[in-house]
Formats: sequence, structure tokens, C-alpha cells
Amino acid sequence: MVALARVPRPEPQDFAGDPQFAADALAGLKATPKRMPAKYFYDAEGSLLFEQITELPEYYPTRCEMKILRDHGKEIGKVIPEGAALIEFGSGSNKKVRILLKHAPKLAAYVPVDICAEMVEDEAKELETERPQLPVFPIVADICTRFALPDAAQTAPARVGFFPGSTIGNFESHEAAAFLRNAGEILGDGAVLIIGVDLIKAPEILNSAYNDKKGVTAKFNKNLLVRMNRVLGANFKLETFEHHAFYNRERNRIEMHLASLKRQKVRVAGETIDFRAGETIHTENSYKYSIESLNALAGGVGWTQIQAWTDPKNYFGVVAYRLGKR
Ligand code: AVI
Repeated sequence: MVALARVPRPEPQDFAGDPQFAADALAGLKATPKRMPAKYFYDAEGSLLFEQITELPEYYPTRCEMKILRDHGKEIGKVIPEGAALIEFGSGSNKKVRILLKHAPKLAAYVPVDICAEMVEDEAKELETERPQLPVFPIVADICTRFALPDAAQTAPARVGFFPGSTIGNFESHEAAAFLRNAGEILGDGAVLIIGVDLIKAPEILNSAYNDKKGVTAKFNKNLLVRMNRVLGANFKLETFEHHAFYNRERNRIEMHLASLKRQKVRVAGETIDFRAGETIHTENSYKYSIESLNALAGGVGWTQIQAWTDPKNYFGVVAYRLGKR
């Protein structure tokens, strides 16, 4: 009998570049139903693709939020105290904060926080050149963790959080509550938090926003497979997976999935993952809120609404909160 040499199976921690990604990917792909944490969309390529999504004719949230910031900038600026530090959670591109800065009084610091190092550093440099008098302190961090603020923000007389883009919608409600609680702990007593949120609306509008004609959202979704191929030594064949996005009315959320078009085995981080034909990886939820439902969620962890603004079609809302009672 021929003795077969045993090839040791690589452990997730062998993917030294990103052991956490390996562990999360394997946990998600071995679960039933299969899932992947949406935060893994945002490598350099994914962040660029997301920027392209925000320009698509079907993807209304960014345009609506920018219109609210422009149309109501003066009033929004009034909730930002003189000399405050502005902390942007999940900053991405500068385009929204630029509008806010026009209406904000003199700030002690602007602290953009994002998980994508390239993005946050490049955008911070751009802003520093544009506004040399504004001290910018970029932080590369997962916005759900307890990151430390720079001294200039800690010693400022007030701290204002800015969480635009309806990123809150990508959290499950317990995660959103945990995020809001953590943001309160980072910002401290008396803090203000300005949140952008996508509002519940007709399913046709929502469905087309996540199924654009150019296929950019599909590419963004499949970039997760590209990233696993590159970082985790996976062998996903992109053409054997399909982008699915649909509005789930019962849960007020868009669901994004990657559906396997056939029965197949895929290697990921040294392990074999079986797919049935039609089986999906659930890659993202994008919850839609009413101003009232967001107030209830935020109120549960100590934030009280100061004021809310919407666009003329009521597609999107920007809500300002203060930590503690009015
Ligand atoms: C970042 N986030 C708010 C986007 C959303 O609409 O949920 C991500 C996205 N996914 C597909 N298109 C855009």
C-alpha cells in the first residue's frame, strides 16, 4: 500500500495577512445560512466601488443626504458648539463633511475615523491642503470599537459625532444600539451626534437602488469573493455567483446575497466549503428606518433628538441627538 503523505491543512491563523478576516470568513461560510460580515466590503477596491455607487442615478441616498446638508446646513451648524471637535464615524470621502464644515463654527479638531486606511489618510491630506487652519487627526479603526480620541479632541469644550450615509442601516438593531452606546462613551457627556438615515419608502425605489443597470452594486458585492481569493487563497469563480438584492418588507431591510449558480466546492483559507445550487451567502442588510423608529433606538441608549431634517421627497433623514435628557 502506498503511504499517502499528509499535507497539513493550513489553519486560519496561517493567513497571517489577515487572520481575523480568515476566521470571520470561515465562521460565516460554515454557518447555515451562509453569511459574511458587510464590513469586509471595504478594502481599497470596495471603497472605490462604493464611491461609484453613490454617483449612480438609482442610488438616491447620497444625493438626498447632500441636499439636506446643503438646504439645512445653517440650522444643522447651530447644533455644533464653537470650538468643538468633530468626529466622523466611517468617514469615507470628504464630500459630506465639506458641506457641514461650511456651516460649522471654528473647530478644535476634525477626526475622520474609517476602517480603510488608504481612504482615510488620502482624504485627510486633501482636507488639510484645502483648509490649512483645520487640525485633522485621521484614525484607522473599526467604528464599533472603543478607539481613543486625540488630545485635541479630548480637551475640546465639546464633541460632535457625525455618522452620515445611513451606515447605521447596515447594523442589526442590537449592533446599532451598541454602536450608539459606544459612540456616547467615546464622545462623552453632553455630546451631540448627527446621523444620516435612509427612510422607509416604496419597495420599487429601494429595489432599483440596489440593482443598478450598470452592475456596479453587483461588482461591489462580488468584490467580497475577489478579496477572499486574494487574501485568503480562495478559489471562487466569479461567474458562478450572482448578485441578488431585494427589499424584505417584513423586516424593513434590503438584503444582499451572492447566489451560487451551481453545486460546487470552494477552497477558502485552507478549508473546503460546499455550495448547493442556488445557495446564497448573505452579504449585507441595509435597514430602513422612520425618524420615530430611529429615535426609539437612540433613546434606548441615552440619546435625545434635538432636531430632524428630511429632503422634499422624504427619502432620507438627518437627525441631531444630544446625550442625556433635554
Ligand atoms: C454604506 N451603506 C449605507 C450602503 C447601503 O446602502 O446600505 C452600502 C451599499 N450596499 C449596496 N449599495 C450600497
